[in-house]
Formats: sequence, C-alpha cells, structure tokens
Amino acid sequence: MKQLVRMFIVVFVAAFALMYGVHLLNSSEGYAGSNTLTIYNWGDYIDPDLIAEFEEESGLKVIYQTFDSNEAMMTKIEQGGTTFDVSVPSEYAISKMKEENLLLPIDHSKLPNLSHIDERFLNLSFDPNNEYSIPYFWGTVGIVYNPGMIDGWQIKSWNDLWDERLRNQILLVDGAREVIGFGLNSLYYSLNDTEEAHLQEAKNKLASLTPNVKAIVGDEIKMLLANEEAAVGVVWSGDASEIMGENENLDYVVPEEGSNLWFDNMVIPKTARNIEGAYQFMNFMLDPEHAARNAEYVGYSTPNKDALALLPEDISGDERFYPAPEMTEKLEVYRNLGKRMLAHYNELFLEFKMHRK
Ligand code: SPD
Repeated sequence: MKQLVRMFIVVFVAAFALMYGVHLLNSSEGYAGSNTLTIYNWGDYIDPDLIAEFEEESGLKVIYQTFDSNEAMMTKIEQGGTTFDVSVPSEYAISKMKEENLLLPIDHSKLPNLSHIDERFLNLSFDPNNEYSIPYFWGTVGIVYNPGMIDGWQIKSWNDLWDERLRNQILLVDGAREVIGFGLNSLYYSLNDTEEAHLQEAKNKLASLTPNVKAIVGDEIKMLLANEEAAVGVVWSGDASEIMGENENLDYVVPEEGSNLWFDNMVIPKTARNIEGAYQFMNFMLDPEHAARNAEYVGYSTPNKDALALLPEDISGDERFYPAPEMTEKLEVYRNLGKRMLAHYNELFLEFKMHRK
C-alpha cells in the first residue's frame, strides 16, 4: 500500500512539473503557440499592411514588438525569457550578438529572394558571407534642417550645430553611438574612437552644445521637425526622408567632417521558436514588390536592387538617400567596440543627457 502511495506521489509530482514547464514555455514573452511568429523590430520600421498580407499568405499570426535602440534590443535578448523569431539589429550589434552566441546561422537555400539584394550590401565585414544576417534597410546619419527657420542658412557641418543662432533649435536622435559619434566627428576623430582622452574631449564638447539642444527624442522627432517645432534635427537618413515628405521646406545633409553609414539586417535570434516561419517572413520581405512598398512607406533606403527599380524616380534618384558607393566611401560603419567600450559609450551618453537637466 505504502509503495502504491509513493508511486502515486511520484507520478503526480512528475505530471505537475511537466504541466508547469509547458506553462512556463508558453508564457515566456511573446510566445502564443506554433502558429505564431514573433517579430522584434525598430519602431516605425514596417508597412503594417505587409504584416497583414504576410499573415494572410502564411496563415501565421504575427506578434509584433518594437525597440528604439540596439542597446535596448540586445539587453532584452541577452536577458532571456523572450521568444523572438526575427529581429533587425544594426551591424555592430550583429557582430556583438554573434560573439555572444545569440544568433542562429542562416540557411540561404530557404531564402530564394536573397538574389534580389544588391551585391554592395552582401558579405560586409560585420557578417562575412551573411552567415547570420540578411539586409533590410541601410542609410546614413545626418542633419535635417529647415532653412526658412534660420534665415536661409545652409547647414554643412557638425560644427555648425554649435552656432549660437541655433539656440534651443536642435532635436537629437536618442542614440548613444549617434550622439557620441557626431561629438567625435566634430573633432575630426573617428566615430569608433576608443582613446579615453578623445572621448572626454567629445563629452566636453557635447556638453557645450546643451544650450542649443531643445530635446533628445525617439520616433516623435519626425513629427516635431515636420511641424516646425525646431529648425534642426540629427537623424537617421530614412527619418529625414519621411520628414521631408511631410514638409518640403526641409533639407538633409551628411556633414563634411564625416558621418556614419549603417546597415540594419534581419536575424534569427537563438531563442526563436518558429524558425520555418522566420524564413517565410524574411523571404516575404525580400520580395521586390514587398521591399519596394516597405521602403516607400517607411522612407528608408532599400538594399534590394529589384525593389529599387520599382520605386518612383524621385525616390530612387535622390542622392541624399541613395548615395552612390563613391559618396559613402569616406563614411564609417560602427564597429563592435566590445562590451566594455560599448557600455562606456552608453555611460558618456547618459552623462550628456543628465548634464542637460
Ligand atoms: N524608426 C526606425 C529607425 C531605424 C533606424 N535604424 C538605424 C540604426 C542605425 N545604427
């Protein structure tokens, strides 16, 4: 009898543990079953109609979550407890995630539409042979400005931002690499500089920009600039393109001291649950017609050569957003500076933000 009771307890505990395990798996963030696909992308970075069409075509339900910086995205994935099937980091973040073993290798045979990507965006140094990442959008960092609000002045350089005519007129993108990067560039240092003396110089120089900075903002920077709440913004090129679509008084310049050339690529995080679904989604987004619609909707530059051919000439021929390779040669791609140095850049950016308060 005793033995029977013991056996009953063992079976009961095992069944309970199994049920609890299944519950934990299902309740981890974003996961709602095998007919779902969980996507973790930048805010304002996809045409929502394309998500609906993908759901219709694939029969999968998309759970869509957004982030506003590579740092936030990496922290969330590193912490675990997420089940993102597809994410869209930038190059230095891809390199860091590879190093930390957070990504799955990509099987190119499952992405026939990869053939539409321009060679110029393949096999880049942050991911040789695109072993872990597939191009999504690319662009630059620059200054969008409204000449009508600053007496017709044509801004050309990072150093122009310190001019006293711009008092309380500048909005900055909320990005550590971008802000510390242009601080370094304004001193003619590399935006991948790791020399402490140079970083401190950039920090002090940025502190002296404070009277001109109206706010440091996320995606709302587009609405504020389009509504002429400020004359100048430091932004990613795609945001400038969208703002200029709303308000044709604005212009965009990549400063003469140099700037950043960036690449956002799709990846499959190691925590993915629906790997086949991830391939289906990536191949869907690589389709030229879908990629063209996406580029037109969000305003960012597509690396898809056959999508580019479908875009209206006023978009594809605009060299501010589709600069020729020789125009991007002097620009720098962010390098993965290693965990400690990336954390140091973040600290310096936080100190700059605190200085403003
Ligand atoms: N609102 C979408 C913004 C996406 C911009 N990605 C740029 C990354 C630059 N490192």
